[in-house]
Amino acid sequence: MAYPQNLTATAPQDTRLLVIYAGGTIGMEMTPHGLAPGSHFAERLEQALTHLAARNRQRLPSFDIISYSTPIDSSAANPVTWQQLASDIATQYQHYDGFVILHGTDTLSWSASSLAYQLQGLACPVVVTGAMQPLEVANGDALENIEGALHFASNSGLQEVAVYFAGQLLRGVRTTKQHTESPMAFTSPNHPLLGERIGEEFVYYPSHGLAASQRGAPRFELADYHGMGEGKVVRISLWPGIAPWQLEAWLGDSRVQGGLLQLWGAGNFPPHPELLEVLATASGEGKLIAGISQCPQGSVHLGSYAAGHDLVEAGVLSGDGMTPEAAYTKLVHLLAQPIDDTDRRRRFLTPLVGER
Ligand code: ASN
Repeated sequence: MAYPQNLTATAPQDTRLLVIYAGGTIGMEMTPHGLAPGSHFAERLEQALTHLAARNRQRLPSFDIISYSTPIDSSAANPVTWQQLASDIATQYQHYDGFVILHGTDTLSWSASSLAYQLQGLACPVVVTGAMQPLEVANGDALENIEGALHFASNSGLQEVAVYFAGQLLRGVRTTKQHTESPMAFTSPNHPLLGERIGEEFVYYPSHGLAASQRGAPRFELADYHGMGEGKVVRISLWPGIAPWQLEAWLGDSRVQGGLLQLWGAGNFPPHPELLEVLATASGEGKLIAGISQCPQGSVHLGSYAAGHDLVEAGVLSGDGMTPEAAYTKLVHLLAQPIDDTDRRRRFLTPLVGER
């Protein structure tokens, strides 16, 4: 991590934020091989901010900025990247009133979800944003996303990990990327907006934020995720005709400790005893298996159809309406904790940070 570099904001305010540039298109520059993370992000941001209307510039909160020495395209992120981000926020936690993470959009919702579990009880805002176009593109989305993220990161009412994108503030652990090109790249399918930009105002909706019991008393869980980067948790989306040997190839491997199953509709599974047998065996070996839907909206209700009833008996945990990102990063997080299988299963079924 580089040393924080002070960017003087034009508005004198008491609030002090830390911006961390981790990578992504927002800070990319064109190379002979296509867009790649660029350098001197702090200077480039300072220059870009001069393009904001003077009034908007003056309203920005003050912030320091650090850039990772090797910013990445977020397709290269893994659980250790999530751990690094959480640990950097935890290290700086006492020195700042809020944090903005500038991140690539491709796996932004994965990092945001993971941060939520690692930074439980957060008493200040952590706002993750990025852009579909680099900072220097005229009329691109980068500047507005940074402006909005800074405003929400200075709102002390917000006490959770959130994603700001295209005028909308979303709960981080409820967010998923929905578009490859549009600036409206993120959605929060099963949770209302935490806030939004209305004209020049950045309006936070406290009633949609985390309940008091889930915030305000930092109880960070900064486990070592190194082992989790080696493929210990797999993600399997069903397809018509999936064969028991295929499921077994994933879940039977001794290196695998957890699996996220993406089921049909409200939580249905092929009526194939050998497939169920693979699940039951994996659960019996202490592997943490959870099921969510392939549908982007709504929830699973394991057992409401006969076609899904046997999943519960095979030890599969319901992920309700969690996003794949929220369910997968929760499995990683729980498997990295020094707790027993019963506790892990109980905690998976308990809402920890408003993820379900
Ligand atoms: N490939 C980029 C990334 O995720 C996409 C972006 O940031 N818009 O780093």
